[in-house]
Amino acid sequence: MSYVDEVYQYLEEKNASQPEFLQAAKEVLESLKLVIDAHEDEYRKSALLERLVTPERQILFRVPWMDDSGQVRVNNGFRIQFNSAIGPYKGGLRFHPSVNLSIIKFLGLEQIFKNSLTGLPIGGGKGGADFDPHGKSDAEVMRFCQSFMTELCKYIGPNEDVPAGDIGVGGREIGYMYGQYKRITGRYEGVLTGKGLTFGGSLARTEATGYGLLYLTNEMLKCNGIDLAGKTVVISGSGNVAIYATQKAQQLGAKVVTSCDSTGWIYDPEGIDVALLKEVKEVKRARLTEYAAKRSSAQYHEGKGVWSVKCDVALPCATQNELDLEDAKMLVNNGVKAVCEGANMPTTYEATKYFQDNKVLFVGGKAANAGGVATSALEMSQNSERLAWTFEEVDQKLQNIMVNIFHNLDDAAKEYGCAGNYVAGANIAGFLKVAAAMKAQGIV
Ligand code: NDP
Ligand code: 2IT
Repeated sequence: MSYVDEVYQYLEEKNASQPEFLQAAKEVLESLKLVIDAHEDEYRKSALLERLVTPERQILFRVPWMDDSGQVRVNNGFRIQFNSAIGPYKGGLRFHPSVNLSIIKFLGLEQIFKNSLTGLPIGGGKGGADFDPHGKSDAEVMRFCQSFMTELCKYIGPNEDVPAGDIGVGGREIGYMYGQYKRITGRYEGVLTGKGLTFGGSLARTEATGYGLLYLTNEMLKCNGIDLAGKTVVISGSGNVAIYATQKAQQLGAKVVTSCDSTGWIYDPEGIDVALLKEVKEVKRARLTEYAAKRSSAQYHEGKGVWSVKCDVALPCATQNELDLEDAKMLVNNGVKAVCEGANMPTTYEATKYFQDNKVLFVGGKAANAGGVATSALEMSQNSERLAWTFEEVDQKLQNIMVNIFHNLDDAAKEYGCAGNYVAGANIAGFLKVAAAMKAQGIV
């Protein structure tokens, strides 16, 4: 059995109840065969893959808080410090009822490679809680965030581990957590990114993941002789990533015709009204029915359905495994040319293979959504030098980073004999830097 297969089998035995983690590990390990097989003995002897897929540290903790009625509630908190070979742990915090160890470990594993691809000195980490911010008052969210940080602050720091946002964690939550960190430690430092602009946040961080997704998508299409302008784009989600992906796609001349949340979806053939979407989602924190009520061209449907809409480009920007094989078949039947992942692992393993087999240009989240964490690293740089860069400066750096990521993964795919397989190219390019750093630092 090859070393890569041995390690996957070992992972399956150890993590049988963690399907998302196994899914993420399988995709990475399959790609790495192209690199590992030629030097199997060397990698096996230093157990490099076992070390790579085993988190350096896993922190699990209780988060007690009181709701507005005086009832005490308890949630589970997580921080997985996965790999610090190339820099301090870096990665978001997710607050969603589905959060468990499998989800946080899959996200942490992906983050190692993503952060490496940015070219910036950041290791991989991820965290969160099975807390559901939906329907909670601001005061409840604040008390939860304070309790969460009261424990988490023991394990993080600007040179150790720098969390940020993810699903359910945006500017409001980061603000409450930052306030509590500062209150407990007495330190005003860049321990979180995605902060407000009045207390150390970076311009363009809010937009970065969605904008970065479009910068990479645009470059990838251009290199394949396709012009994004005039194309029809289908986007899922209506949160931070989806909103700014929609905005940038429109700025680049494409027409975005869908949006969705966890209860329903919108088809808007005249193109999504971003200002209205922001008002409904960022300000009112309401459902998409409110968007439909205010826009006559929009059709609202309950449940799931954006992938049934005919499009040239599909950008899944909601959550893991939201695009399955049936969805992939509908998209291919409708002539989709490219799929780029704004979310983390939104496409199932089978759907990814189907796209690749049907010659759809496909870029996975590790590369396509790396603009968020890259801009977080730029926020860390600004905090360290106690300066704030202009929007244009950050945005220009983000564009350069996304264009470079595409070329690095495209080159890696060509070099390892799988030209056009952008998934393998990204995994290989991300891996090589981390593996070299791990090797140089000895058995730690
Ligand atoms: P938000 O919380 O801002 O938005 C999430 C969106 O996805 C909402 O529209 C939400 O709907 C929908 N959604 C979440 N969970 C589900 C579910 N189980 N089923 C259906 N819809 C769901 O999160 P982000 O926009 O920040 O994150 C979206 C994706 O992008 C995630 O995969 C995240 O890991 C990834 N990502 C985020 C980055 C960032 O900088 N924020 C960076 C890189 C990747 P509803 O409101 O109804 O819950
Ligand atoms: O998945 C991700 O890359 C994020 N949620 C952003 C992480 C970060 O540290 O900005």
